[in-house]
Amino acid sequence: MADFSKYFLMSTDNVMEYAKEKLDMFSDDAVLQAKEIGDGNLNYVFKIWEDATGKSVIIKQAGVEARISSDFKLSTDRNRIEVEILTLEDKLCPGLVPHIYMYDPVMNCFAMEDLSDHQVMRSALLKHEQFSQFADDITTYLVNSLLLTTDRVMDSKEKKEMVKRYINPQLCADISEPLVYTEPYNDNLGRNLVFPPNADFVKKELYDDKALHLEVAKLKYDFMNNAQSLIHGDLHTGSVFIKQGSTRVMDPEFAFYGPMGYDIGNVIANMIFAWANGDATIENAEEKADYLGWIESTISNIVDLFKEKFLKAYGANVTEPMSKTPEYRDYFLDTVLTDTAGVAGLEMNRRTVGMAQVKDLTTIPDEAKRVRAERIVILCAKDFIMNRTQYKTGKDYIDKLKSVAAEI
Ligand code: SR1
Ligand code: MG
Repeated sequence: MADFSKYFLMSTDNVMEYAKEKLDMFSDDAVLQAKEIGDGNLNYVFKIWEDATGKSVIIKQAGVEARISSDFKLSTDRNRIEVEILTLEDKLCPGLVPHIYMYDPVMNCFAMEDLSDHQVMRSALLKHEQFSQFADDITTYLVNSLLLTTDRVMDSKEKKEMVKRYINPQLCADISEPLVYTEPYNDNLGRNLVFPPNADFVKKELYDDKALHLEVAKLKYDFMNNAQSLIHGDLHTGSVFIKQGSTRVMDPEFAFYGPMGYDIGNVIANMIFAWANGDATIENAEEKADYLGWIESTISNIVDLFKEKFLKAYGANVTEPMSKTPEYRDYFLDTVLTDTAGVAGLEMNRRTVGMAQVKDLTTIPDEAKRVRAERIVILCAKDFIMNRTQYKTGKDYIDKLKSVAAEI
């Protein structure tokens, strides 16, 4: 019998025993099965199920170092942050996050609803599947989770307590700050993974471009100091479970009070990776046009629906007296849209050349097509960063994407 009163990393056998002991769901004599299904960079995710009753559950456990590299020693407190954020978002964004059943601060794990009828969105996009509800669902999630946790809506003291509670120093300072805001521009720790045929291109466009470095430095300061909203902090398509008609955002362990454009920009960037994959790998012209057309309208709708819902929610929810004028509201939204474009560019660069890459690019089998896909991504990314004040509508992103793709 395992002793669950002291932390250790569980095996599939341990996790079945744990589920019987700690959850109401299974009887003592239940015959369970378990599989470790995590494919993220940090944690262990187990599915536990009972064939006889069809019941199933997910248990997610945090280890003390990242799976992607033992360079990263991490506090297991990220598990608490994840549970608390999902619980809060279940209220702010009902139906758009998984339900949590229990949290264990000793074993640093939690049990949540099994969403096996959904797929990880990145995997679905790699099969070029389309989800017509995504833009509507993700913009509801973004507006509710981001605007409603600002001090334009929340009481100022309560918001400051939240900033303290979700400070998340390790995941910000040890992971996002170096991986997103530093290494893609200088490879200072020698951890980048540059696709060799693009090595000269990356050196010229990312490592040697001093004007770009200045803009990245400004955006890095904003990430480190703009405690605007309780952001997800890692909102890529691997953090979304999806099926036709249903979208659930998971994995908010990087959450902290940061600029809301960080989340919106991440969503746009990861849809652009899906576009680049479709452009490089779909052979049939009609299928390619259909899939790329869906991604383009989704990106466009994400920006435009976000703005529309934001303006509506702003009018309905803002309590801070000096922020109620339409002129301030428009100014505020404008700064969010600027940050969004900048962060979209940062995410696109770091997933192309940094240590944590995306399968959308790395699985493109043809070398020349991967070279082209990466160059499209990097050149768009640079424009998103350098000219971030110019990206105000969905069309602005799509026009740039199409013009860069036509040039390469
Ligand atoms: C060391 S962790 C690398 C990346 O995986 C996570 O999902 C975050 O995106 C992080 O930057
Ligand atoms: Mg994650």
